[in-house]
Amino acid sequence: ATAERSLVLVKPDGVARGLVGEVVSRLEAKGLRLVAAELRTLTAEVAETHYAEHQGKPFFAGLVEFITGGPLLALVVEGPRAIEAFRALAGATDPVKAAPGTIRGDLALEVGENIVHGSDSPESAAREIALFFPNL
Ligand code: DAT
Ligand code: MG
Repeated sequence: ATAERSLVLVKPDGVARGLVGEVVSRLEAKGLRLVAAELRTLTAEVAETHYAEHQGKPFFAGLVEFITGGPLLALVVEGPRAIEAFRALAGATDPVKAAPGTIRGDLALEVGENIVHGSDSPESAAREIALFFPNL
């Protein structure tokens, strides 16, 4: 199958909890290939651009505060249907509803601290990869 790319973030809660290795291990075990990786702390401007679709929602300010609150690991992963494949590994947005066996289902309890981000469509993947890794 043709390779596809997705932006994956291990969010500040995941980095702070020492779950970088766990997340990378799971996506590598699945067969996704690492294309880029960088530990960085987001500015509010980058965070607001990344989460532009959620502007105006009641949780937006808290989301930006959380995602800029410490270093995160930004990754680009590649593989057949990488976008859908990583979303399946991540599990549902609400970790209580996320199935056991998924990253969120196994490792998180609160929607605001759900460890990972994964692009949700080819259009968002292209936009998010360009935002985080303009040289790719
Ligand atoms: P996902 O991260 O599964 O793509 P999303 O794009 O709907 O989910 O939302 C982005 C992030 O915003 C999500 O990972 C956690 C936060 N979030 C979403 N809905 C929320 C809510 N109702 N209350 C608090 N935070 C929320
Ligand atoms: Mg999303």
